[in-house]
Amino acid sequence: ENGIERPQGYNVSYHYNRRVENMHFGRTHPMKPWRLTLTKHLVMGYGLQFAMDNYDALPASKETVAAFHDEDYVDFLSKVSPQTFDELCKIYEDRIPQSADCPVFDGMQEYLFLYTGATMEAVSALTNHQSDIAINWSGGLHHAHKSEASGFCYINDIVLGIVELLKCHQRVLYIDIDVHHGDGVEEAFASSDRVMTLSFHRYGIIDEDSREKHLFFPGTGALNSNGNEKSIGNHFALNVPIPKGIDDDQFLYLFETITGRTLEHFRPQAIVLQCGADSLGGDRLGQFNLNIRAHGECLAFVKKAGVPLLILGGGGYTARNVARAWTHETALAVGATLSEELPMHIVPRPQAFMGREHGDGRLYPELAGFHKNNVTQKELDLLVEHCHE
Ligand code: V1S
Ligand code: CA
Ligand code: ZN
Repeated sequence: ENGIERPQGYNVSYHYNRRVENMHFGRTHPMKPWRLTLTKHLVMGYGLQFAMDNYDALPASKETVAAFHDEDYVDFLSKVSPQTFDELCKIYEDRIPQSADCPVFDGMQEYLFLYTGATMEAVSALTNHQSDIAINWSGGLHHAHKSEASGFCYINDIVLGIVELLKCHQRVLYIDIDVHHGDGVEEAFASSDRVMTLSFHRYGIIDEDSREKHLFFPGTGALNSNGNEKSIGNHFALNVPIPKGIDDDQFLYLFETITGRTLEHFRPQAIVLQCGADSLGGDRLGQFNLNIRAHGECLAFVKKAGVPLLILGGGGYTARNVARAWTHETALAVGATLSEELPMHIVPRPQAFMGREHGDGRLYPELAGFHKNNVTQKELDLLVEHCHE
């Protein structure tokens, strides 16, 4: 009815629990789980659910989460709420603070274990050979550390997913196109030669013209940071630090050259792609000028490697564009082409996508030009040369 058929070739599965949608980090907090509602509306509006296996994700167990995280930290997360926080702080002796970036909010325990459960279920679909590509847009929370929340991330579902993939695959490649450095994942596997991490991110001073010289979060991911030098993991981490304003052609040149060479040399048996949508132009926190099609090209490029592929979300703070990008990327995964006109008659909240400011009811509005492009060809060449070396 929607013109979407089950294409031959790739089995794609979609892992999600809609209970993640109703969480609130706080009024001024940029992370809005409501972006996942919008994404669901577009994915279903286009009828993409008929081209995939759809799973209702269950929460991850504490044991699953403890495969990477510290046991006390897991215990704390499993009990925490605004009501229990003060009591828990006495037990854990203030070792687990809350912050503006990682607040304690109602229902957070459910949210954390659900996005993690969806990633674990997606990994199972890959390792059971039920899926060639498994998608969890609610996952991809790359900053969480072993016993510390950071940058809106509390449980590192990516690390947990990779640990599980390593039970079946000798080498796993992690690629991260979120505008922020994938520090938590890099750190977890810095001493491993079985996991290669490759992050593309904004790096450097946020605003050169301002008196305050704050670094773009989290401030790590320099070009010469390539894994634990004293271990077998040395050279199994790649970082591509990028100045403000990079455009589609420049980003794709970096992505395809560096990822292409990484695939040739590392020969991964499985790939995890974190598709943070804050690298799009017009993002509330990001500083790149990427359009939705260029962001999607990264997924299309990685899909061609033909190995089991786990696709995850991550950042993304202009909700309507997050929904557009992840819907386009779901279509790329299943091999469908979508009409430029959004299916407004089916989408429950069409006003989110309407009006000139909101993209005029189109799937691919122009997103470039919000930031001055500070990237030169010489810089691109330097990045490529270092990574190749
Ligand atoms: N950039 C940015 C930014 N904005 C905020 C923020 C703003 C309002 C709030 F009410 C709460 C937080 N925090 C940050 C960054 C963290 C960015 C995390 C990105 C996550 C991801 O997309 O990669 C994956 C999901 N935090 C900081 O810059 C730290 C501060 C240094 C400045 C902001 N204040 C609130 C905390 C300290
Ligand atoms: Ca990144
Ligand atoms: Zn981000």
